Amino acid sequence: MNPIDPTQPVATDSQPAFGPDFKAGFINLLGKPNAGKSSLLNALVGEPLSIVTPKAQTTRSRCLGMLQGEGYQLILGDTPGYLEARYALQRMMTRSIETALEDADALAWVADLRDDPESESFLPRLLPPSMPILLVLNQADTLDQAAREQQIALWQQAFPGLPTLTTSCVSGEGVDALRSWMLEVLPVHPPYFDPEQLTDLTDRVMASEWVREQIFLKYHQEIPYASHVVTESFKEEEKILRIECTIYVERDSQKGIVIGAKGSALKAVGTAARQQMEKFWGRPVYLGLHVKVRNDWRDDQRMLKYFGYTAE
Ligand SMILES: Nc1nc2c(ncn2[C@@H]2O[C@H](COP(=O)(O)OP(=O)(O)OP(=O)(O)O)[C@@H](O)[C@H]2O)c(=O)[nH]1
Ligand SMILES: [Mg+2]
Repeated sequence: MNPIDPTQPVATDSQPAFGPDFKAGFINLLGKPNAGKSSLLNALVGEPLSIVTPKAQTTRSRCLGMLQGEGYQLILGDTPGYLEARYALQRMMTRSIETALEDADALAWVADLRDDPESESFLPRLLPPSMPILLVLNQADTLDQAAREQQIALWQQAFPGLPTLTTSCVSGEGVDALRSWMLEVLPVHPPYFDPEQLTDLTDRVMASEWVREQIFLKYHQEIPYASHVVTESFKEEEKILRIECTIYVERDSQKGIVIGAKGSALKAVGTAARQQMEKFWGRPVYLGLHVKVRNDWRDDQRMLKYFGYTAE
């Protein structure tokens, strides 16, 4: 039996383990592809939960990261970058952003400080009027002081009255201030999740996402966008985690590229993804990778459903 800590409240049916001032809520990060939403979520939570790559449209579905502390539970929602949908997968991604606009307690609108604010002028019309919103100008480390001040002024002129914060996932600038703003606007509410929970992603999904991250990092042109990864099996054995993943692509020619000469390209993906898994789970991992072709899966509703892409 676990010893009971007399300083901690004990949950019973009549007395929950949180006080009347407990704060809990959902804060979604939204913005254009590559703004740095997933990087910010990871910086806030302190774990590599949502995959990050230099390629646009890395994040495909929503992912929650929880920040739990004394008296609060902050549930961060990462979203796909908004875009003009050209195929069914992108339409699913767009719908999941629309949902993210509606079902949050507050929004962090993430933009690349270097961007022209005009390119986002449509967004304020979509933002729910009564929701706390913070404009997060990320990637501040990429500009020198003069350029940075000029850009901040442009954004503030374009969206007057909107609270603004500059951040950098490289230097860590503004991340604490972002967390503080989020905790400030969090409503009083009982916790939604278990106090130990870090994410809504299952181990299987995390494994397949880390493989997909390597595909985005190591291949170019259409391959990352034509790839989906499924974890076929995830077994916790005595000494190792034994994981088998299948990479789905759309064409035989893509399969050849993913595998590479004598399997070298696939091996590099597997090694890097396995290292990430071993670091996160703190134990040795065997990772088996397989490649299959499903023609045009990105426009195939049945395949999308099978792969778990839903608009929620
Ligand atoms: N220099 C710099 N690079 C950053 C910063 N934040 C993110 N990046 C880089 O920008 C790229 C995109 O970051 P992501 O976090 O994947 O961006 P995202 O908004 O989640 O992108 P999508 O999932 O495609 O919508 C990656 O190469 C990151 O390493 C930052 O503050 N400074
Ligand atoms: Mg992302």
